Amino acid sequence: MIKTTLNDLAILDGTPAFPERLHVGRPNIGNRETFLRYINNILDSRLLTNNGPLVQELEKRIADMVGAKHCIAMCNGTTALETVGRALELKDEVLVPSFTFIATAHSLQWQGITPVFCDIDPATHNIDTKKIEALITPRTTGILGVHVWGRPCDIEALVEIAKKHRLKLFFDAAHAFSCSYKGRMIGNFGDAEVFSFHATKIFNTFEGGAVVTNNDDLAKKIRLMKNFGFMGYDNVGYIGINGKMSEVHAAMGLSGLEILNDFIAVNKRNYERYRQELKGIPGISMISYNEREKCNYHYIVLEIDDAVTHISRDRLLETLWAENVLARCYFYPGCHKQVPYAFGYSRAGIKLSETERLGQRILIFPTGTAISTDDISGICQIVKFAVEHGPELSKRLIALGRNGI
Ligand code: T4K
Repeated sequence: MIKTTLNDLAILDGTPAFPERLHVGRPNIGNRETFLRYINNILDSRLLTNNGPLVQELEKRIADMVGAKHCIAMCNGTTALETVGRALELKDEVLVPSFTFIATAHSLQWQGITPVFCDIDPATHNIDTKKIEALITPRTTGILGVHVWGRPCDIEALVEIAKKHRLKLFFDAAHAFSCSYKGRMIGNFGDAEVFSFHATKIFNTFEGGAVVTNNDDLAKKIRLMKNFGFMGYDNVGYIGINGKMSEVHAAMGLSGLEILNDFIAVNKRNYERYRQELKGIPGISMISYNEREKCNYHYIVLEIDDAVTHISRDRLLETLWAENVLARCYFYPGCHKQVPYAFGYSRAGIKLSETERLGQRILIFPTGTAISTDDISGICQIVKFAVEHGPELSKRLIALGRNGI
């Protein structure tokens, strides 16, 4: 498995370091016995969905864990974001970072709200609060912050800006389940925060998500809206959607919540192993998490400075894929560069230099309960070897016409 010559690399016809593919986003699986017991109960009870007892139990446990008044479980994070936007009566323009998963932008555009993309702070990868006010116009109705990689954005600054300009403020906390900001759990900030419980997240319900808020009226409205706006039998009070979570999804959530701390411990162990193994490789830096806060350590994020590594991010990526290490380039090239927002969109063609620069440098590595620390050492050995031989490897890949995945 150890690479000693360039020809050992799978991309140059060596044997892949790993016989099976190592994925970013391999799901964490909760307590199997608990899950199967729940499934049997669901089948026996014939209560499959529509605010069943397991959904209610999951909501209660999450609200307690976060210390927020309301948790509303939903079918996925994207629908939850859309529903919050509706419930807050947002329209016209909402400010949002471009360096995020496309769902953040789509959740607005899908409702005819223009996402106005703001650049990021390269130190945090989160929305740059110093660049927001220049983008506010009379049409701006809100700000949607994203806690990228589970590292909270500068919430205090955002609250101040929102207050000053009378804007709604909510957060895409898809990555930030079980994380804190200044000692308070994510889920308590802005008008509302939205978690994703997608299979690839630290904690999953197969598909799923939740809105968490301390605003009683908003919670009530979202609860109605996620169920077609029904206020009782045959009585519809709002335009609503089917955003409900089913009992099977809630069962997965409850069985995962039981061992969430184990998932986090494994992620932390993996994070520390990556840090240790990657230390001192020139041109490679890894983001860190604030140990004074609660973190879920769910993303292993590297920045590749190819002026130093002499191998481009894309060629390094292709080298890793050949070894069955399926690293990813989240969130390249930035939402504003994706087709729907790069063409035929009112603000098409904007330049966001930090977002674009980071998008070219970023690589996300596998973590979670599906990989071992030995796997991580093996992955890091490939990175180290590729960088040590950067100029020569690049030359050979260029000769082969390889430019990346
Ligand atoms: N906001 C942010 C900031 C987000 O990151 C997301 C979701 C959302 C909002 C929206 O929340 P949801 O509506 O999804 O609840 C993946 C996830 O599909 C997506 O949920 C997630 N962000 C995003 C960061 O990553 P892709 O396009 O990379 O998915 P995919 O199919 O390539 O899966 C990633 C890897 O995970 C694969 O290599 C294989 C592995 N995998 C995946 C699934 C689904 C498994 O091993 N098993 C599985 O069941 O978006």
